[in-house]
Amino acid sequence: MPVPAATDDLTLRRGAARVLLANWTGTSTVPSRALYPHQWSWDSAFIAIGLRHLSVRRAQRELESLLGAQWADGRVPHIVFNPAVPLDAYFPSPDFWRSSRAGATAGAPPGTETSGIVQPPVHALSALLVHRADPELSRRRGFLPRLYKRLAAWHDYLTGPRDLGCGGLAAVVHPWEPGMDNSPCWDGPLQRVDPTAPDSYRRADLDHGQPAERPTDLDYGRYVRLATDYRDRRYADSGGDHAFAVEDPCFNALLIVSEHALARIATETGADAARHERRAAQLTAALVARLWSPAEGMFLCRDLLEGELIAERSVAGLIPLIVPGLPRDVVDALLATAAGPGFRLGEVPMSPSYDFTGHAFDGSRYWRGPAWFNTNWLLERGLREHGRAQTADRLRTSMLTAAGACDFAEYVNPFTSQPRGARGFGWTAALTLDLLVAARPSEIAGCTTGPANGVRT
Ligand code: 9WN
Repeated sequence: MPVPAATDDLTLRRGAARVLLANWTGTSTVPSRALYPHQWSWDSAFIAIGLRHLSVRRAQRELESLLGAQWADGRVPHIVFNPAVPLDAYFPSPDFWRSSRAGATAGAPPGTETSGIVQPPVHALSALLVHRADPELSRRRGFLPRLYKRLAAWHDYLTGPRDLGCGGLAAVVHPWEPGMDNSPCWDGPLQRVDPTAPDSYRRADLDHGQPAERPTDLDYGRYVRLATDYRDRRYADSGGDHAFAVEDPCFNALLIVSEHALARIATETGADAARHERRAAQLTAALVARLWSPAEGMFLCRDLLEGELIAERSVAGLIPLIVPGLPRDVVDALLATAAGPGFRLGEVPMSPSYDFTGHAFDGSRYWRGPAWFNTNWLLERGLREHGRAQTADRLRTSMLTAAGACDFAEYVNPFTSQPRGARGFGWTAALTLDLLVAARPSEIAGCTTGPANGVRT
């Protein structure tokens, strides 16, 4: 089926706004009314980046409600459950995670049910961009002073208890944490995990999604096993009992960019900015030292149990293009890989989530090939960081065309832009608004307080 021509900007803006209004619950935005009827962590951060163009007040609220569910140990949960939504609308539901009881030692809030795992830290970046959309309103409401301590505690958690490899990077302990659930990068590490029997739980996602576009039952069994074990250990990070522990380049790149943003937020609130710039520089050096693969010309994930890089090329390995201060040779190699046969950036409408030429590529199944709007938005930002305005412009145009034609789908086939997954998806609509409205010179570079960090390989 051919994809219809691009809708005009005004129609697109109205359509995106309609999705964000329809998905607004009064305190936050659901990714999708049907498939994901609660608040998700990195979704809310991306959504606030777009929502600021519609209502700065709502964008602030989006981040405040998420951070209001932060645990005392600093973790920001990947889901904040809406108590008004029936338990069987999404699995795993609050009665599975049992955060207020099983997470009590780790400081889960007593009055709000959440999951116990995390997602990529886009929040400080998002908070800074929301602040800049209306600094006067932000200052009047004390937006940044209220958020700063929470954001700093969040990053302390990731760089402290979550530095499981003791190499200066944050590790993820579940495939849902890096946000790219069934990426082929996890296939190897998941071999070690005994799947939970499929008849002991009921997948709610298949009520709304096509099985061919979702993770398999075997993957789900392993996700459930890992989450159960973590919960039963009361969400403790220490002790070395994780069957899955990985350092992911996208997760850490977002942490670095957010750490730079936190430095800016610290300056605005009178806190110590230098601490955050130092940490951003340390994280950048660790990212290059631990995850850069000169042979592949991109960053790879590191399996902490095997102590080795994972030989799978996913878009996560290109996202560090947004990180300021990478060595020149790393940037050049990343740009070449992005434009090469694996990702064809600037050639196909949108870049895939996994290498086109990879053995596990599947253009329809979730994070195993389809193109996602948040990763392409990050690549678009990264291209501008490095003066690739023309390619960035092309990518922006094809993202806008695809978003309008696919009813703001969750993801699309990277060759044809045919919609896959949920429609009316929160961050697709929000990032469309951002692409339409935001000044195109990169705002991410504006998050750093000083010159490039000059990391050397
Ligand atoms: C599990 C909400 C989330 C996104 C993730 C995406 C998907 C959940 C699921 O949906 O994950 O967290 O049930 O598949 O992979 O990136 O945040 O939109």
